[in-house]
Amino acid sequence: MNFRKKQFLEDVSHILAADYATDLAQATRKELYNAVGKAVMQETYPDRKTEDGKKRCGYFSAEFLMGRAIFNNLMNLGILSDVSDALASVGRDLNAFEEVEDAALGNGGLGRLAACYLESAASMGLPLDGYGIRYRYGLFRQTFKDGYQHEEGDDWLKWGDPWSVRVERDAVVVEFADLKVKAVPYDTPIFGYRNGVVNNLRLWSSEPVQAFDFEAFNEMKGENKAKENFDATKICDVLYPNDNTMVGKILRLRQQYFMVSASLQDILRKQKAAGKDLLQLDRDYCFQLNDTHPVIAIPELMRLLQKEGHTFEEAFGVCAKVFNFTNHTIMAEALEKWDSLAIADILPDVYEQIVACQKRLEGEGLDPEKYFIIREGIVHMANLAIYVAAKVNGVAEIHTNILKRETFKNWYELYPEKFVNITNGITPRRWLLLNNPRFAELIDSRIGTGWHTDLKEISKIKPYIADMLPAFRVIKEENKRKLAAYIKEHEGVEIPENFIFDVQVKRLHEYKRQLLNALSILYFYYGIKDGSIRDFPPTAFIFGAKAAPGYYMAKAIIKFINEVANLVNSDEEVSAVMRVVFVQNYNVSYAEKIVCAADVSEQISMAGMEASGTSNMKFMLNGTVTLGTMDGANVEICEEAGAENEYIFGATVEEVATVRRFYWPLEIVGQDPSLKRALDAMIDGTFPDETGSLKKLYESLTTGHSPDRYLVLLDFADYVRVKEELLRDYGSDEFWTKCLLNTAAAGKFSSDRSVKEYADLIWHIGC
Ligand code: 26W
Repeated sequence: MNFRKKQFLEDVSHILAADYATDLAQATRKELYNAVGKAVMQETYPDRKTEDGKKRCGYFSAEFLMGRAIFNNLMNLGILSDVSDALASVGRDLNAFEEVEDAALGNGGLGRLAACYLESAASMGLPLDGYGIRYRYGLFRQTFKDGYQHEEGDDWLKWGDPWSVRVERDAVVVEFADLKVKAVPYDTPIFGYRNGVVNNLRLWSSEPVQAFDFEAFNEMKGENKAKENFDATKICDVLYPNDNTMVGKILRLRQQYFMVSASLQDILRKQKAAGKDLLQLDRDYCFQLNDTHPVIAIPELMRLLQKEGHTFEEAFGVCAKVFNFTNHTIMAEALEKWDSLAIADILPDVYEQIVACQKRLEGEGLDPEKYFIIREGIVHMANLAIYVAAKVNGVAEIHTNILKRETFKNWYELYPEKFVNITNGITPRRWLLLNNPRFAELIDSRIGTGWHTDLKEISKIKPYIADMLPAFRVIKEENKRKLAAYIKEHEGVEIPENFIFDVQVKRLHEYKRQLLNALSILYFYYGIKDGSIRDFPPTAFIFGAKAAPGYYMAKAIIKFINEVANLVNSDEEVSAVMRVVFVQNYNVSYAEKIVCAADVSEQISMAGMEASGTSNMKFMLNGTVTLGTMDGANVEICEEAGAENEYIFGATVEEVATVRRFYWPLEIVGQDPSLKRALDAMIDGTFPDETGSLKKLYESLTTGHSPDRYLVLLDFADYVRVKEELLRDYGSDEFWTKCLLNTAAAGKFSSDRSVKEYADLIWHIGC
């Protein structure tokens, strides 16, 4: 974008005057933030390329974890330092906007992936638009009290949202059996990286229909009207805070239908207005279904096409061409299943379409035990998606192989050509240029800036690694200093900056095994206390994670880690070489600070469970070695960087499969007194356990029908061995070389590459 400082400051002044009756000198930070955002919106509006007749892809997702928009937008427009200078010239500070809330309209990996894909598509000039829900409250804000997690509503609009525009003219009505709702879109531009491209993120907001559609409103009976107003706004109230567990709440089903129905109605209306044949929708559109959450779009499009006079078979044919489905997890409890009666009750016409799909499937003469959409009164959303969609993909090689071999084995045998792998990626703009500018400059100084838009080029730093080491270390130290100061201020824990920063940040889940990490810390603690571990390399263990509010064990693990942190940090002897901190409210903005400051990236899920992981890629790109299992994208990280440059431990997928059949964890504990000591701390009064949750945690590892489901105790010894090896390697030139070799090998993990693969193999756009 062409920046004219005088014009910009005038724009900002005018907006401040018109909207807030104030000026550049007097405006509050919030007022200034909104005026700056609006000034950018208004200056970039003419640049937006509108419909150019090319086929577009709609990315349908219940989650978009965008984080903070302002710095990324200014960077991609190429005006970050210009705006900073312009504001400074009138005595204002751009960095003050560091307090602006994140747009946390997502839970974790799946939502952040959607955000990276939007940025990458725009940056490569690919026509991809996001469609989702404008939740009034995003993912809860997390605090700790006495070590326990507490949740508060996330009022993400507190600072306003200058980046979105309400598009009243595109509003539609979404109908449920018992309720009609007005859907209003809010459009947010997605700016490509310095290429003038602007794609769109369209988030729908639900409102009462009354003022919008009098007829619809008048059809309703008296007492229904009040209920209607209440229920309509409720649909978009809040993001469901579950990650990897399906909670069969009807409101969630309403959210899913609301967003896809509104999006499809909007798109079909435009196609009709342009005189297009709806049966040729695939010439202009395709849709990516981000996990099962938007899969109800399939029967909805069938319904809408039949309403336009087409047959079921014709509608089915269209859906088979336009829809594609991404699976992000193999956890059985995450695969969405809905009660037939519930769908039939609130969406009878949509349910009819699902039944028609089931009938059609039955007509194919296949084994009904193996192939079904509805069975025993339950609708299996993943099966519906696989039956109809053109392509089905997993998100890392190992994950796609598990889908083919196990999770969707029957379907793979039937439709082998439908299944493809697209390994996840991250945008190198937000995850290196923006969060680690000095490291980015160091790289630029050696190999130029080509890697900004073609991350494969980053391998060109290889010959310069030895000579980059000193500067890299200085930058890392500086990043660590900043993070330590931030943690001191926000968590009240002091971390000496000369400590190793060992980091595990991600959602809290038993399969991710934060507990394994915590147990190893206790093992080190007792070893240092009894003298069996000497010269322990000074290390800070940093955690960040939110637990789903209803996930008992995850919350118990948070309590446990917080108690371990107390024990370690308040012990004079041990705290000289060890600190533990669990940061509160881990989110995208916190991640940006953490990722550039980490020395160790913990990716320690039980093999086979983490579909891909994406934080592993962020750490790698920023020059961090992985301490991890052969799981998800870790496998490909090893392939790219060489396993000798990572720290790998634990049972492989194959080993997990055999061990799990006759696994008796107490046997392992019995043979390992130091493990037993760490474990016993959960129940022997070492820690306050006001609610008994630590005891339950202990029991989950040791007793019951299938103790230690995620093989924490099995992998413990190998984990501790490799972790100690890593911590002892730290600080040598060899170690720092490994770090930079990781950066050099991160090219594959750009979301530019992922999105290009989707575009070529699945969407057939941008050619
Ligand atoms: C229905 C409840 C629910 C909510 C969210 C089920 C499943 C989910 C997501 C699919 C969970 C998720 O975010 N999965 C993560 O997706 C990332 C992006 O592909 C992967 O990198 C992670 O490994 C995977 O856990």
